[in-house]
Amino acid sequence: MGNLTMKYRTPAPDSAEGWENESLPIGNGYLGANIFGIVNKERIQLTHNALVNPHYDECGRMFGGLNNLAEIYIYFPCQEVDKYERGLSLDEGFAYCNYYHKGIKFTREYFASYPDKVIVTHIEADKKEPLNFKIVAEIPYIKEYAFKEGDGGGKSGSVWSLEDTIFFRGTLHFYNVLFEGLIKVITDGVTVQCENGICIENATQATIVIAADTNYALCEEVFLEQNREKKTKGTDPHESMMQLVSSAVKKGYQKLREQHMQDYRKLFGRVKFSLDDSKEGYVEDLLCDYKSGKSVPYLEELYFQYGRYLLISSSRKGGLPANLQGIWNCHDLSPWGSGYWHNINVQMNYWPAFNTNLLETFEPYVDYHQAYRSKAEEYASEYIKEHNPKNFKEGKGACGWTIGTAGYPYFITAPGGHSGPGTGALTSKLFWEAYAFSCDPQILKEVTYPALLGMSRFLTKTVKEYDGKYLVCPSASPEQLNNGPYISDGTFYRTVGCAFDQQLIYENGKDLLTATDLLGADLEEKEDIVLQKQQIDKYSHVNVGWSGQIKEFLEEHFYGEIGEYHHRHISHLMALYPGTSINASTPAWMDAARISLENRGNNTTGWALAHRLNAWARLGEGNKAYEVIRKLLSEKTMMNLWDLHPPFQIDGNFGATAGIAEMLMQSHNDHIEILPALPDTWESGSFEGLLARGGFEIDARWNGGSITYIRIKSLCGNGVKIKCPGIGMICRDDNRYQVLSDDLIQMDTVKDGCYLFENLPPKEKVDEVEELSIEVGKEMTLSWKSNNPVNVYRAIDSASDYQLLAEDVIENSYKDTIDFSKHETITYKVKAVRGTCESKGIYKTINHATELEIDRYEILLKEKG
Ligand code: FUC
Repeated sequence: MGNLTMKYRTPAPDSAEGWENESLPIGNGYLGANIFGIVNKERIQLTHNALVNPHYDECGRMFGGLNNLAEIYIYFPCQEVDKYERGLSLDEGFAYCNYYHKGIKFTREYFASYPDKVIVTHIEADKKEPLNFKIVAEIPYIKEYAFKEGDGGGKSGSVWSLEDTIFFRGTLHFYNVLFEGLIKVITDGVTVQCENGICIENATQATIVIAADTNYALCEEVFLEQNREKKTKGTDPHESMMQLVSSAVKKGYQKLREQHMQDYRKLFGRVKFSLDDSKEGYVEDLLCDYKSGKSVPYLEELYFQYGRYLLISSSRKGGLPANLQGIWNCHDLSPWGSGYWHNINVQMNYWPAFNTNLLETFEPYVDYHQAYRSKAEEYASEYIKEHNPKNFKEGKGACGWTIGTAGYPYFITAPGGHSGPGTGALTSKLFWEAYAFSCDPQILKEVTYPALLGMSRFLTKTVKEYDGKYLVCPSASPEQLNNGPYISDGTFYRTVGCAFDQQLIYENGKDLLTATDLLGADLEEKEDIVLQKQQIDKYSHVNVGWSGQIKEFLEEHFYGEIGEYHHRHISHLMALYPGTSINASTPAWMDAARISLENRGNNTTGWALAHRLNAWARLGEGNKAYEVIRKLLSEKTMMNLWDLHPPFQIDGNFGATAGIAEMLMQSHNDHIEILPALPDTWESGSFEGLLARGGFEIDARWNGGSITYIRIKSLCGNGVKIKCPGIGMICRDDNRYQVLSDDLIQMDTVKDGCYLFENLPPKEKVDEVEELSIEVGKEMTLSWKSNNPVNVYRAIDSASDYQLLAEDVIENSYKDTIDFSKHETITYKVKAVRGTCESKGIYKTINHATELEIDRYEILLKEKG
């Protein structure tokens, strides 16, 4: 067993709460299982992501409600045991449950093999001792079928056993989903048939092989087919399940185990993350210590790697993508239908696929996309015809493709209502990342480019021109209410050109134009490219408001004036993360984003914290990012380390894993930055194998907050820039590197070449400027406190960058002459200077708000609570 293990002293309770809070998930992308580790009645609950029934929300809208596939119970005679322990090994990808009974050690091991498409349980005793148990299967939630609009659909099925095999087979009637499962016991004992199962007597060991599938096939017809009962286009799974089980039986336990671990380790083993002073322990204790405010680095390592474990287990080529609960559900109708929610959640699932080096796990989403693509093109045409008829073009795909918030294995929706058309670009961003990280020309041509082009074709038709600006109309910032939660009338705020849509249309355009340049060729779709080039500089995607914030709505002045002040979505920061157009070369926008994030606050749901974590990491604020991790682990994490919305949603796990990686390494600027957002508390540690855009694997070590070692492995032979304090200083006399500054170098690489940097000088710190005040008048009088000389900067209105006004100012004040009446806002920034280093600086925004406007805003905020 490796050293990254989630260990527990007690079993998970046999209840829905026990399932959600404490059971341990395994999965192979085809099938998920939750293991309870109960001594006398083990429970293994199975999930298949295509087993979907209808589910209606309070407004009568239909969701797809994922249904529990089967429950397997294993009854053991013993009750009283010693030295009980169960757990999940993240290094090797298996769950276990061990205990002693009358001095004999009993071990149970559980894994989900991707190569063999089966779930395997192995039970043995360490001394020759007869093993007796009974195994049964149940199909939960069988309901008569008499479907009425608004009910959850029916389910029928039966369980029987034959010699050493249990069969379960049935139908979910709404979509006509036929399912079948086989549970085969391989043992040296005697097997006897019993009701719904088999009894095993006098064995010394037993291996249980579980296979299950449905007649669902992911293909275009599923989404285009109108008749719900004809949506399942696959074949009866009976034959293939028989074959899977018989080939698994031939291999035997040891070989199945070996091949599973080889496959799993190949993915999981690419990345390591360790913090000094990390001490193993039981999760119960680790979480309890964490909640009491102690530093528990091991828990943070586990949590980071658990996100990678969950992604490998729930998203593999051949299966459906990971849904809102991954591939795990014990309910009749799962929360939120276990959907693919596209206004943030499903994209968040795939963020760690890129920077934590698990690109293969994104493939199921690509396949899902290809399958829904034709339907998405129909929706795009209908959308443009309805909302922007002037831009409508006849023909299949002529208006591109689009997707709304909800998606399921059986249908997708069109945008509208509470989330604007930018939702589609949030999705196509993933396709850009798939290329940016892999640099695979085939992905660029066959996957990335068509997705970006189709999205651009759609989005460029969702805009209208207003005074030279191209604004999305109608537009909505996901799920923002008409007036905030306290005086809301329950409707959503819909408008023109909100930041969510504008930023995402910009991101899509930027990525498409880069992809077009890379492909170079005389592209057939010239017309679309020309249109995007005409529009892209006029999206007005980032606007700074009176509070110095990034405006969520163009018509907003102060932060939070419209909508919910502490809303969970941070849709106006799409350009910061997962977008990249708020970046190191737009420092004034970074500062505005900081104001928005501060105001939005951290009192929110699990996934929303994970998004904030990524955003703080992008702002280079390690301590702020760490605050979010503390909150996530203390308040929004269950005993099995699953993320809580509440209820359980896996997006927060995935988003947080991506966010931790983003704290350690970033590559969205034109360089790779090592430890861009290291919190003070992670004083010393190391990571290996994080993936950077351009195709580089990065390792680094640090000590006392300073980087001591960097290794870059070039996977594709691209040139690269590396940013890290002092890297330029140690590379000065080496002609392999071009030194751009003390902290930035550029180099060429060869494919598979490794580049090492050691003995880096410690990071210099400059005391921060304090107490910046600005007196507004004919001249602007700035004053501050600083132990060092300062540089004074100014950004006017929504400018992305600052202008340098004065250098090395030694007085504690500065006067700026500017006609403020010509501007909406000015942001001043003052940074302390020592040698070639500048402090981060402090900044303030001034505006023209009248006393009346200020009073109105304050009253409004009080009303909103
Ligand atoms: C989005 C979020 C909700 C929830 C749902 C599944 O609509 O706004 O908080 O996570 O998806």
